[in-house]
Amino acid sequence: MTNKLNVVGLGYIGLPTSLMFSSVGLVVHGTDINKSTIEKLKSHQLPFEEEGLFDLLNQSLNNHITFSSEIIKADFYVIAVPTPYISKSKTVDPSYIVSATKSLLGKTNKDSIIIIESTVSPGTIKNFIAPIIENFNINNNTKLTLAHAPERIIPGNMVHELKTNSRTIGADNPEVLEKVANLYSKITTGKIVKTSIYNAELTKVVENTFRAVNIAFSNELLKLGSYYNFDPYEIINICNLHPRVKILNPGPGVGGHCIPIDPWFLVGNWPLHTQLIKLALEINEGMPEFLLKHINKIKKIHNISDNTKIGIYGLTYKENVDDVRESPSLQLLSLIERGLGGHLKSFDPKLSTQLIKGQVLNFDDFLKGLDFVIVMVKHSHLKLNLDSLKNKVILDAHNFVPPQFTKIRYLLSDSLE
Ligand code: SAJ
Repeated sequence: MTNKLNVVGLGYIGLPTSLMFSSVGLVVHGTDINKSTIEKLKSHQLPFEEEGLFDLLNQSLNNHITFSSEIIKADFYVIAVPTPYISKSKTVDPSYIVSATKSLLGKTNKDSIIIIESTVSPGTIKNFIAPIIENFNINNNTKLTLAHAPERIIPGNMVHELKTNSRTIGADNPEVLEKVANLYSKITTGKIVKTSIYNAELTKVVENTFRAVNIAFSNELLKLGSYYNFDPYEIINICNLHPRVKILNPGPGVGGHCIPIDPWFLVGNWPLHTQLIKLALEINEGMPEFLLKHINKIKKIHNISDNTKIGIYGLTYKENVDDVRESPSLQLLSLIERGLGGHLKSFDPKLSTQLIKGQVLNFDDFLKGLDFVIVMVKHSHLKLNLDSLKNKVILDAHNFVPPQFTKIRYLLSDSLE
C-alpha cells in the first residue's frame, strides 16, 4: 500500500521536500497556514524562485499532490517550519515546531511517525516535542513516534541536492528508524545514515557551524590582508591548491537563515566551551561594519559627500536567490541609516517588489545619477551587465567585478590608508 505523507510548512524546505516525495509516487499533502501560498501552489505558481522547482511542482500536481491549510490523516508527517533563535539567550525558539506538532494531534493514524526536518539545537526534540507526544499517547491510547531528518539542501541547488545528498536519519526506536530511512531512500541516491535523534540534531548544527567557522577564517584573512598589505584572494587561491585545504570565500558578512544562526545553538547550549565558535560568529557579524569603514574612506578619497550618489547593488543574502533573511546588505543599510538618518538607493535583480525605502526595481533607474556603487551580492545579472559600471567607483565586496569594467574598483582587502 502506498504511504500517505503530510508535509507541514511549505517554505524553503517543506515545499521542495513535499514535491520531491510526490514526484517519486507517494501520496502527498502539503499544509501551510499561509493561505496565499496554498492558492499560489494550486494555480501552478511558486511562492519563491528555485532552479528546477517549477517543473517539479507541475509534475507533482500531475501526480495529484494536494495543498491546504488543514492537516490530513497520514502515515508520516514531515514538519518543516522555522526554528528561529532567541537573540538574547542565543537558544532555539521551539514555538513553531511545538505548535506544528500540537496541530497534528487528534488527526493522525494511531501509529503515525512524525519527522522533524527543521534545524534544532541538540536536545530540543527530547525536551520540547517528545513530552507532547508521550502525553498524547498515554491519554489517547495511540503509538505516535518521532524521528529527526535534518534538512541539508542549499538554496540555489535545492532540487539537485534533494536527489543526491546523503541524509542523516535519527530515531530512538529501531523500527521507526528503519521505516524513516526507507522513506528517505526513495528520494535520494545519497547514503542514508541511521543514528539517534540527539546525534542527528547535533550533526546538522555542527555542519553549519563548520561552514560558519571556515567563512570567519577567510574573513579574518581578508582583514589581515587589508591591515598588512597582502592579497588574501591570491593567498586563498594558492592555499586551496593544497589537496587538504579548502578555505571558503571572504565577503561582506554571512546571511541566510542557517549559517549565521545555527552555530549559536551550540553556544547557547554550552556557553562555557564554545569560545572558537562564538568568536567566529562575531567575526562574521562584524563584516558589515568593516565594510562601512571602507565606504567612508572611499567617500573621502573621491570627495563624495552627497549620499544620493551612492547605491547598494544586491539585497539578498547571497547570489541568485530571492531571500533577504539576515542579509548583510540589510545589516549594512541599517548601520548606514543609523549614522545618516537617510536611505541609500538600492537594487536587487532577484526582487520584484519593494522591500525597503530607497530600493528601486529597475537597474537603469538605479544606476542613474550614481557615482559610487557598492557590490554586495555577486548575482549572475551583474556579470551580464558589467559594462554599465564603466564610469562608476566600485567597492566590490566579493572580488567579482573585473577592474577594467569600472572607473576604479576597490576591494575589502585594500588598506585605503
Ligand atoms: N558565504 C560566504 N563565503 C562563502 C560561502 C558563503 O561569505 O564561501 C556566505 C553567503 O554569501 C551567505 C552565507 O554565507 O551570506 C550563507 O550561504 P551558504 O551558501 O554558505 O549557505 P546557505 O545558508 O544558503 O545554506 C546552508 C548550507 N549548509 C552547508 O553548506 C553546511 C545548506 O546545505 C543547509 O541546508 C542550509 O545552510 C540550512 O538550511 O541549514
